[in-house]
Amino acid sequence: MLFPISTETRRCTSLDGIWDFSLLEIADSYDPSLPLKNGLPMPVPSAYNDIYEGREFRNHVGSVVYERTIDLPAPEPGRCLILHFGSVAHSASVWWNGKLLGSHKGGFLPFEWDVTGLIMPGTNRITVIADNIVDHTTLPCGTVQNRSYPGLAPKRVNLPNFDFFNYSGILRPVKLLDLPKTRIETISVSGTQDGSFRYEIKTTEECECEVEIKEKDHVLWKGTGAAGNGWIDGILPWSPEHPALYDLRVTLSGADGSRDICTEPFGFRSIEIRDGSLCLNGEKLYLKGFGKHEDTPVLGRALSEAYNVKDLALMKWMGANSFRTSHYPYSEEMLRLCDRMGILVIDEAPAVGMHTTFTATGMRIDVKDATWDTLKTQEHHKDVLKSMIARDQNHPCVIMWSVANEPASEEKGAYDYFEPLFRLVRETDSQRRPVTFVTHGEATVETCEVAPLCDVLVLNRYYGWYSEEGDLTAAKALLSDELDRYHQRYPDKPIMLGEFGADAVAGLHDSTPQMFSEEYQRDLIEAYCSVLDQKMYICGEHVWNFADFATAESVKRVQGNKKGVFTRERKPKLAAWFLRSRWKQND
Ligand code: BDP
Repeated sequence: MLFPISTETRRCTSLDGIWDFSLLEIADSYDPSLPLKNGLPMPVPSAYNDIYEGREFRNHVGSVVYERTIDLPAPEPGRCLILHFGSVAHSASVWWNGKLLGSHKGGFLPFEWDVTGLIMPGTNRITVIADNIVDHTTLPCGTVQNRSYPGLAPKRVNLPNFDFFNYSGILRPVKLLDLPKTRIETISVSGTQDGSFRYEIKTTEECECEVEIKEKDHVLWKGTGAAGNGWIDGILPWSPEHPALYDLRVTLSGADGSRDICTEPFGFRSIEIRDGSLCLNGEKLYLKGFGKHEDTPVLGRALSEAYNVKDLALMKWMGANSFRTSHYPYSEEMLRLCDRMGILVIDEAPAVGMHTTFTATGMRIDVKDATWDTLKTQEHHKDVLKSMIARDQNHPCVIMWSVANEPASEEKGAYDYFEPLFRLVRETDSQRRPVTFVTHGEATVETCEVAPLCDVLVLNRYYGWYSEEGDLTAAKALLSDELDRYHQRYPDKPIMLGEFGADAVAGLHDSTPQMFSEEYQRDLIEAYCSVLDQKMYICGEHVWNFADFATAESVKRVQGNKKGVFTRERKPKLAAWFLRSRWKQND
């Protein structure tokens, strides 16, 4: 699937704006063949949860309906109309003029349907039923419970088994694409820093393809054919310092005289593990940055181009060079921005909460069975990995794939669950980027079944926060010892911290730093960095988290997770100034 955009031969119409909306008690009772009555105005894209007041709105469990109309002419001969969704959390069924187009599972990747045959000249109605249930078959994972309280009707609750608010609805743009019937379907393109490149184009039918590689208006290379490779002298490699982008421009000519033109930006860069180091363009790379969330006031998890640019600008301001798309694939708009601004990305699948006997926030999980006997996610997990790689493979900013965050890798069965997934990623990505997953503290060097499958070991550690509370001396000793033991066991694998940090409520201060103060957060991060600086095998530090973010309510959360070094409004805490001076030093 290509990024939906207008070209000389393609017309892309935004369907964003105000849709009609209603919470649904029971999805089956809704009849999409009839127009929605008394809908509320709802902005698209946005998570619906924070738009109207009231817990029944914010904590709604189950289905909601969105509807809008669009006036269209009859499709022109030789053209197709495609309805495209950037993402709908967590599943969606879509109707065009009351006719079911299909259903899609998974809240963080795009999907689309051909609606050409259903278009009526005049007014057309689009209906979306979205559902936000997370359970043992979905990614991310959650638990559905029926609870009863004296004198009250039974209540269905949905416990997300992950530490971010279950923002729901149409989270990314909706577009109507007017495309040639005979057209380019996919383009895969990559280059390395020595100037060599290869590409592969899939078309709806066998066609003549002309290919150009361009630097702005300047044509550097020309060729024909649906697949090819070559070499260009004097290119500028893509890197955070010089995020040089080139265009692969494809012109398709069909036997019937039809034409399609698409341009795919790409970069020339290599990423590999060499002699135990992570290397970008042949040089040792050290990742400085964050775990993040797509999370902003009012919009929730929906696309915000303004916050995306702001966040990357703040990262540059700090001297950071990277982030992980914890804990799901972010919008493609964000990846395009990272390509352009030179920010490296660890691209993570939405596989989080894969632990049936443990949760980070201490939420009650009633399942006591072993994780890998309980979860029924493996086939879906394969599908989302394929679809994430298909969407993101051309982005030079993407330097590593993360298959999951903090699964029960210490439980029996983890290797059998993950081995096919790692294999699939390696077979699917033509660039063969490093593959990893992110471990939690309970998966030790002795017990973790999945570490042997990783190219880079990414550890999340919270000594001095969830254990050894307030004791940074003990935290440093434990961290140092554990890192060394991992290194001794896996000397060829670079190691990075994928998460470390402490909650700090902005404005809480201490002269003898206590937990939750800005000083303690800064001191903990500084303490961890001092340990990392002693280890030559460390290839990166990602602080948890870039900014404060919304979570489910629990005694461990103060209006959300406060581990951000920025507040949710992107104001710096003390830790941000510490990291800025550390990361700017070697810039
Ligand atoms: C880690 C999780 C992350 C949480 C973090 C925390 O990967 O999602 O938000 O803990 O507790 O275990 O702040």
